[in-house]
Amino acid sequence: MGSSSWEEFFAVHLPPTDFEDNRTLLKEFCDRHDQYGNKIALVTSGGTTVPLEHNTVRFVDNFSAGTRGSASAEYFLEQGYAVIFMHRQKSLEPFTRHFSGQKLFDMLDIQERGPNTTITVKPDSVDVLAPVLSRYKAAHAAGAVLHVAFTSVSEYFWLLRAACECLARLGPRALLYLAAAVSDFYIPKDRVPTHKMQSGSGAPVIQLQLVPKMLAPLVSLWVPAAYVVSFKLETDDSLLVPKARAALDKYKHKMVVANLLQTRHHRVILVSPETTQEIVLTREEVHAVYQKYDDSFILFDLESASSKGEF
Ligand code: 9Z3
Repeated sequence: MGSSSWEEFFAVHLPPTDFEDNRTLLKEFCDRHDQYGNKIALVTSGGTTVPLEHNTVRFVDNFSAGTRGSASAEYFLEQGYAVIFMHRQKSLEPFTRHFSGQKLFDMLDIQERGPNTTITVKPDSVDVLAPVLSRYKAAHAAGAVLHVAFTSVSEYFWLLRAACECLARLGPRALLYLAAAVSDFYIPKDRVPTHKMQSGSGAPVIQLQLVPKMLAPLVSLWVPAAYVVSFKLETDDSLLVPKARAALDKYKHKMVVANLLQTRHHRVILVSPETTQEIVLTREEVHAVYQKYDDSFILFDLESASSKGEF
């Protein structure tokens, strides 16, 4: 099935219920940082869902945990950017990602003395927790980071367009780093049942439609002066660079970061209009980088592109 246009997508899909609140937050954040002449990076992170019912019990999802996006957001903050962290609800977030699952509780001790109960950080965990906690506190005290969350692909697009509307006035001081794994397919609104699908009606036949390519209006209309970095994910190596280059030729943005599902944490290819640069980390480098920043290593090369005047 073909895709509808992006205008049609927004005409048919209503904004999410918390949309106006998020739009106000985005506007305040961008206005404040614009006033100070700051740079803002919009980092998208995590996967989008495709609901199978309006009252959603079931949905199509993808693998992304938000590792790349959450790690990269920390690195952008460290490089002096204010960061809009637009992420899948309940995916990894900057700073707290270091202590997900049981990790945080394993770092704590409890002395139970009734009303005088105290909780302390284990001495050997202070060195691990303190640097992350101080970077978290500093970023939040400076008002340098704004979190906005999406779940479905339609919520993602509404937020993306609203963020772009606010970022447009920053011109080249806006950078978009589109690391979220956005579904290429969805079910048009009029074919999504209201209530939970019943097994008594037999196995459903679900027909997906192509999602309109939002990168086209984003680059040419929404934020024409921004530095836009998109991501290309493949599972077949032979398609990776050709498809990244095709995206760059088509949308005319600044860079595609190409990665394979299987090797995404230690290998990326940075594709710009003039260059193709592969970055592969050795086992030792992966270990060293993971201890400090996890997989945000590609930002070192975005920074070197920046120093060459590319943005
Ligand atoms: C990526 O390629 C990201 O690097 C990953 C990060 C999603 C692989 P994790 O969250 O994974 O760290 O586990 N993001 C973009 C993927 C994408 O959907 N791209 C589309 C495409 O390849 C649209 S540009 O066609």
